[in-house]
Amino acid sequence: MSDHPPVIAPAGDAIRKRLRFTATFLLGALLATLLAATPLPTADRADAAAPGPKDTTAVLFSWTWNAIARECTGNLGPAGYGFVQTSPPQEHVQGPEWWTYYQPVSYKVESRLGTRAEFKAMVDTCHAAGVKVIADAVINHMSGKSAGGVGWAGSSFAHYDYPGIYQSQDFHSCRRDIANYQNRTEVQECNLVNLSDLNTSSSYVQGRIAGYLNDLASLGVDGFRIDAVKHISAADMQGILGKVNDRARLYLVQEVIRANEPIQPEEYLANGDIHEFAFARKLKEAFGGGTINWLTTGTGIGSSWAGFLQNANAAVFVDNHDTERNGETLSYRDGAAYDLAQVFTLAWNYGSPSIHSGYEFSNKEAGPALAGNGEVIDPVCGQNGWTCKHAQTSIENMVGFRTATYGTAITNRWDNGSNAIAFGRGDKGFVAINRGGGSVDRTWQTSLPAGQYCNVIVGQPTSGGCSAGGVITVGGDGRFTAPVGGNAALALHVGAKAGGSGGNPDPEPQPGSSMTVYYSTSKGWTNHNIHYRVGTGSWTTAPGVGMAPACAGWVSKTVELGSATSVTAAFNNGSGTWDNNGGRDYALTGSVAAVANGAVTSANPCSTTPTNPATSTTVYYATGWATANIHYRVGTGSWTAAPGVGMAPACAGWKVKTIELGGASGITAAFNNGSGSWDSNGGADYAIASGPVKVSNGTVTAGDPCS
Ligand SMILES: [Ca+2]
Repeated sequence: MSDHPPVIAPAGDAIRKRLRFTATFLLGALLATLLAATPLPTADRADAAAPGPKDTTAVLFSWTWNAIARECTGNLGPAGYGFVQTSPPQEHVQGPEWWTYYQPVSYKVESRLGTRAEFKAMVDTCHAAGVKVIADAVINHMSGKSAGGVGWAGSSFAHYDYPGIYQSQDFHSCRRDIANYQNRTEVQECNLVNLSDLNTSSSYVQGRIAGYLNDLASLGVDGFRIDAVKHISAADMQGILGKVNDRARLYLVQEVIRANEPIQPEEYLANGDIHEFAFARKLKEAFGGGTINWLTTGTGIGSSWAGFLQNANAAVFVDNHDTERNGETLSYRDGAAYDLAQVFTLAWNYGSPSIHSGYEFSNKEAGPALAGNGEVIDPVCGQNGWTCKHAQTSIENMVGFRTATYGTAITNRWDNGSNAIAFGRGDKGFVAINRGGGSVDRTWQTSLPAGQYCNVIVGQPTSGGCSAGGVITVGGDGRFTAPVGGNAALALHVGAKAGGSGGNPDPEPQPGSSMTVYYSTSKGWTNHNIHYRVGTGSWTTAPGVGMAPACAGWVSKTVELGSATSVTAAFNNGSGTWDNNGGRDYALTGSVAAVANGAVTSANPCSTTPTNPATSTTVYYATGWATANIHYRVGTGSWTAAPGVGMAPACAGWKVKTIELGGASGITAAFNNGSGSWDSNGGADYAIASGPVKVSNGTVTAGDPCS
């Protein structure tokens, strides 16, 4: 979106002291939790797996947008996390429980986790820290409140009536709970624990859902974890995703819980990554009381195991927000077993890992700590039960291990026949995991280059050696001798050599704050540049750097402040026209500065409640062209730059493009093949209202030709 600041180099050395905890609770009896569905990230079919080497996602479950922004800068970026996953950001039912966000009431991006403006600012801040953002998207259903009510942002609703969005005809007719998971139709058209099940085969419903996803994409998100995908047919998912703009940019990961049922995860491979729940179940078997050696023997756990997704399609986790409650997997309560399973997942080479990070609970319905007004209190590690597993040294530093070893083969495998294993990742890394009670003290054979390393499970390089765990010397023969204690691990990699020299490729990035500068487009310039300096630093080279569209009437640029607190700036159109505040330049402070007509304010001009994201038109165009573009303007706005924007294949003979209308009633458009052939309706252009709309042989009619 507005800008993609420099990606922070992979970590490998991030440091952080974190509380780990002892499991205090025993898993209680497990009743079906309110949610079968669960979360995580991915999207581009051509590149389905999370792009490496930064393929690890931190799932900051129930974290507020402001706290995620802080964490991106302070921890996730420096540690090398490629993605952060948010909880569902749309308006939801009210209540203190954990699952309120899984009961949508409208698609306003307003929740107890923060406002739309805070969400947008979080995305921008995470991008500046080199972390992409994935939003958990709940699209199978709306609320499960039979009595209806009022949502977080004030929207009134009934069980099957969401004024202005969905009415009764937009829901499946089953209207009772799913009872038989062996019946495909029932699973996909009846209610999941009373959650009103959307008729996702309806073109209107698909357009509404796509409008929501498009709105999140317009705020800069990089992908989605799609909730409850088993309960949406593969054809309906294709219909929805076909209406999503800029699909190739978005990473998608789908929740399809594997079970002995007719609906299988493999049905959804065409859409993106899928969570392989079987992986997490095996980790529980191994680390949760069995032995762990069988995870690495033979071909080892992964693609070759019966019923497992191929590596390129698999997203993996030790637990997620559902399974930590229903006992299907390990959870933070399992102490060392859990932490070692995380180490294994990050060190092994199957799938793209997600690290779940939520809060402690004794009642499985319990939500996070709330303020008196119902907002979630910004999480702080060590307070209110937040586990901060994503920032625990042994886990966070293994994200650096994963980055440093990405793409290497499993080498130098060893195990003791039960609960101690070790393996290398080519000449980049080596890990030993001891789930047994006694210390394993031996000489380990690695393929690492000779040198002095730190055990990143407990420490990282410092100028004089290692912060903890001592210095481990690997000889010219690749061997080293060190004990690995009971329920402990040891991991070395080439990005974490002792003393930080000769192999530590990227020093800890400087965490700092940033300022987002907004500039009004009221001058009518085609291009907007900001020429600036941070604090007393040097100026950018004139004419400065480009600003990107932010919202209607505004462009923006986020500037890293480092340790400074101010920016001095002037603006120009790139062609010699300047606004330098009458020669004085603009003095800007704070995290947001908006400049319009010579005045500076600190309010984010893009934070107003959005136009309804579902006011869009989906244009279907009948053509035999291999490539089709739509050249258009919304209402009386500006035209796209010719030849316009590409349309996506819909069904046979049709191309499609969904266009947001904002407050306008329609668009004016013409079509072309990108090579000079145009259909401009005989020179009159086409007037197209909100959709779906079909354009065929010079006529415009309402409807979806592919439904
Ligand atoms: Ca459904």
